[in-house]
Amino acid sequence: MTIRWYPGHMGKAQEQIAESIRKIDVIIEVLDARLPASSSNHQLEEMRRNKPCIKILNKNDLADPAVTKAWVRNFETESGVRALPMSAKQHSEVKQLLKLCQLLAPNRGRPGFPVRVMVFGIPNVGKSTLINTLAGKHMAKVGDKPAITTCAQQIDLRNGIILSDTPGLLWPDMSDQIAAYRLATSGAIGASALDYTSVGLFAAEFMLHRYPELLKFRYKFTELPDSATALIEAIGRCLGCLISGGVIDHHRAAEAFLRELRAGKLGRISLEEPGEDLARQETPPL
Ligand SMILES: Nc1nc2c(ncn2[C@@H]2O[C@H](COP(=O)(O)OP(=O)(O)O)[C@@H](O)[C@H]2O)c(=O)[nH]1
Ligand SMILES: [Mg+2]
Repeated sequence: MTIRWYPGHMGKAQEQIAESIRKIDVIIEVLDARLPASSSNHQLEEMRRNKPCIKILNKNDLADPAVTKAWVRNFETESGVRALPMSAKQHSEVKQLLKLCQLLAPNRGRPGFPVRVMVFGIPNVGKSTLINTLAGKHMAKVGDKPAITTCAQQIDLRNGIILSDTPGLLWPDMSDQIAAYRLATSGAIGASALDYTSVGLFAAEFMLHRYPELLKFRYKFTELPDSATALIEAIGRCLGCLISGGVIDHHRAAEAFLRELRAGKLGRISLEEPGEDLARQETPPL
């Protein structure tokens, strides 16, 4: 199945984002730590030019710590980029973020010249949660809307930093189907765009290959099922997803498996590692 997802308002948002970038000093791009490449937006990269950028690897509480470390190293080779793993709900991690903002804009942060920052990211990565945590109260609406810069309010974070209360909504690059399936697995793309059964099979295949021990532990398997379909069936049996007569309901089983995976019930997992894209690229024509 091909996953397609492109809300109509996204094109207009691009212009607004370019406009927003001109008015700020530091870009905060929120990524999902479990899939930092697939949850990023390549156009932001082009639009940012030389503007300093902090890549937040959010939902780090759900991601594989060793893989997150590799991503931080990978991002910090880019000029003007710093990477910071965090869980947006944790107030304790915010201080470090503020320090980085000051560090990346050394010419600002004094009276009359605040460091102007804005949060960007695709839906569901935790932009509103981060803004709320930074602001210290419930300012940003949880939900998605494009950046409407004219309506944006500035929140004074003190420390010489001001933050736009409206996040810049970006869109994921869905032309890469593996990225689309990873996004669907993580829950980042809307329910209407996905078919639980095929996303569940994708996730099952990935987990069998990458985290077999976590599967064994969670579902008390003595032996691992030998295919993605067999895994979904075994999980369906384990979680009681049955149609009458003891037949497994594959759709419900896939949905239940994805729900568990997204909630971190199997443990901390990362869906991609740096450098994988290179391995996937086609050989250039001679
Ligand atoms: N586990 C976990 N969940 C998070 C974290 N940050 C945000 N979330 C959850 O992710 C979902 C989307 O968050 P939201 O802030 O609305 O994302 P936005 O669409 O980017 O504004 C919500 O259910 C949040 O509670 C985090 O660091 N860890
Ligand atoms: Mg939001």
